[in-house]
Amino acid sequence: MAYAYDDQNIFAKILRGEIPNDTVLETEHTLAFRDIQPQAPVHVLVIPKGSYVSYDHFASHASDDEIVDYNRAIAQVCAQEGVALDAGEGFRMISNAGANGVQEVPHLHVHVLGGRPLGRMLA
Ligand code: IU
Repeated sequence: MAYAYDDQNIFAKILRGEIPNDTVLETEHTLAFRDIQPQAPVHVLVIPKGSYVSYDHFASHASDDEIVDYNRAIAQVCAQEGVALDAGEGFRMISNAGANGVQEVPHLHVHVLGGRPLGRMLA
């Protein structure tokens, strides 16, 4: 039960349309929306529509279609938000997992942060 999924988590409710969100991109398998407490001018959360707790869970169990869709959606968000390297800016991706990763919401999300110099941070 290492990866038991709680379908009452806030992102599951967002995916079911029970709670509003500020969507920036929706694809077949992925939803991207603005973080309610942005830490940078660009702060978007990218989540798979499937019930995955963390990136390792997702990458181990999701279909190839889901994995490709999710990763392409992250790149699309970077492009749309003007932080992709092709736009000359740069960004940071973070995905917290579990207790040591201090994951607040137990549904996989990649934070895409940018729009200002972010400083050096690995931990
Ligand atoms: P974490 O990686 O699980 O720690 O981050 C969860 C993020 O979800 C955090 O940045 C919150 O501001 C964000 N968030 C949100 O965007 N909408 C919500 O309703 C809730 C949290 I609760």
